[in-house]
Amino acid sequence: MLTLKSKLRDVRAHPIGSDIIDKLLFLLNLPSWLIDNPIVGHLSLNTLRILTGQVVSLGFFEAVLKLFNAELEKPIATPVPPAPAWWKEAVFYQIYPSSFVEGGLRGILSKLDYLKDLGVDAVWLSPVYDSPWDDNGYDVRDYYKILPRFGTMDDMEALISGLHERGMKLVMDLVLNHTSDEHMWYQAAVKDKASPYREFYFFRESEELPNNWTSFFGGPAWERYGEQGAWALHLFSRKQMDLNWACPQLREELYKMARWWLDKGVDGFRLDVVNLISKPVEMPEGDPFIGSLSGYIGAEHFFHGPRLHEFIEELRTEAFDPYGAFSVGETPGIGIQMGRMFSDAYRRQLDLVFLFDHLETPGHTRFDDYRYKATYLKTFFAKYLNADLGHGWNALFFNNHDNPRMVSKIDPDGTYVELLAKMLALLQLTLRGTPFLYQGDEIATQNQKFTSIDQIQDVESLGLYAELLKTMSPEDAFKRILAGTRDHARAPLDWDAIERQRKDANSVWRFYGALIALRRSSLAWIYGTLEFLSPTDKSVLCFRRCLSAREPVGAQPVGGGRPVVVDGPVGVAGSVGVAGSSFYVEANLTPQKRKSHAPVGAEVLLCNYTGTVPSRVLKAYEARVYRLS
Ligand code: ISL
Repeated sequence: MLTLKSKLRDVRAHPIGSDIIDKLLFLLNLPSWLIDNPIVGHLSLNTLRILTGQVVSLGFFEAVLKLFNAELEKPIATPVPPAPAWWKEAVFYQIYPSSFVEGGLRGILSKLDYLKDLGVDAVWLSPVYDSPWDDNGYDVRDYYKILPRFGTMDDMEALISGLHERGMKLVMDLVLNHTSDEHMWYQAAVKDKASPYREFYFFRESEELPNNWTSFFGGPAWERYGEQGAWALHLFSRKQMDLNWACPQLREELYKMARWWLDKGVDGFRLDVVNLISKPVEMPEGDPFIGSLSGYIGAEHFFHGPRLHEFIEELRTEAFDPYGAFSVGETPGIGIQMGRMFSDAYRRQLDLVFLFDHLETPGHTRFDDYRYKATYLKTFFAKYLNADLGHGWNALFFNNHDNPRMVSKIDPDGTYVELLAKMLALLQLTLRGTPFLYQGDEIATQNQKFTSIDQIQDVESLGLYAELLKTMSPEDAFKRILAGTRDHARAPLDWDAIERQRKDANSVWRFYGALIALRRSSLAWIYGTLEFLSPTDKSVLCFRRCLSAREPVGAQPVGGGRPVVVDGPVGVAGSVGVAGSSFYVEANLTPQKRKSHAPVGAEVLLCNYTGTVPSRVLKAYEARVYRLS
């Protein structure tokens, strides 16, 4: 049990402690040696609290101590080696339905051959459920209905069959942390205090705000609704009402709904903000200092709430396991070790999680107007992919519908956009983990050139803008919005550019095709070992992927342990395992020339520069794949 008297090094040894310390260092842009040296490691939490001038409240320490003590790692009961799985081999592609193509679900159906040509194995479809569209569908009014503008349930069924006929899978977006305020459960709850649906949400009757938590989209996380005017909790927009997972009837309704979709044939789910679903009954005040670092007050109480893992285990048992459904959790704010607590196969919770610590560099949050230094990717991947994840697996992505485009973060002027897009693609498809492409990645889509707040539609940006105007000029506020707005990723996909690039042998689109084909050519890319090399060169990310030649043919699972047994072609990707395959990958993460570390004489298989003979010098953002044996 950890207490205020516990030493920092013991807190560091706990998975949650380790992640929280890392997160704080990240937000403050402080090096980890500050904490990891023996003198500091011997300090007790309480001494640290006093030494830091009590800038962080006692309440924060108490909240995280509760977290530590509640989550003891489960013992490993049946150490079976993790099996090969389709979702470890698949290339995923995220479709954001309002901007992928016109024509809703039928439009998407008409593009399935396009996705197949690109090499996609599985589609993650962002929400298409009935919704008032306050947060582009992440505010569900009816989980069992398709929003008319996207089509009908028949169209949905046609899409599922269309994908399956082509050997592809469908992963739906499941929003379980909140519903729209227009959902019939919420409507019933607001109208009648005695309604059984009242318990589905968090209502509080008080004069003052129930606590100081803030919404991710600006302002307090509480709003008064309906005639009785009780406060109700909304961690996102005023129209996204948080669901009370402590209520068993609610959980049963949600599991029933997930099973209903699985009965329709969907292959799995991406679980929206799933780490937020458990909130402490007492709803304690959040720490203002921690809030000022992250931008949200109260998150320490719900980003990893008291019954989180219990709920997720139940969700898996009740809804996913009977169908063998795949699950990937969106888990903002969670670090590597807490990620493992979800995705370690022994714990039987989720298959994968999306972690976000590579989307900004240390000391920055999304709305900061700064230039992303790509050299951070070396630090991040070495740490993330080297970490002991037990029998977990990684998800690899650079973009989604919630973030400005990675190429523009690194290179706002677009000077190197094509090279950069190819370099990121090369890393995404050769590092160890499951790649999730976001629509537009395949043509190096950049940020939009917004010039005024009137062009911004996103509820998050508009909420934040209103907040910022309280403390800064409209010009400065707009600069922040421009840096971080999600609208950058939500512009219509440029199908003309796609057509052009498909015809151009040197295009980013064709490079993706070549990379996906390369990935399919050897199971080394999937199950092979990953070894980062040349650690002292901060500019060049280089690593080796290798499929062991020893019996059984296979590789070390993530983080060590027993080998995955791979015999012959498996899974949707149809990859083959050639024992002894070994590859070398290098990427210059800077726009300056850098020295190559590749073994002399290794054969270059792919490079993001065309028409030049690879030399010992790597040009700006040059990236190469070599065959070693
Ligand atoms: O916590 C954050 C820090 O900015 C957010 O980025 C957060 O991770 C994100 O907003 C959560 O995303 C998901 O849930 C939202 C929805 O608006 C997003 O589109 C969705 O991806 C609420 O459902």
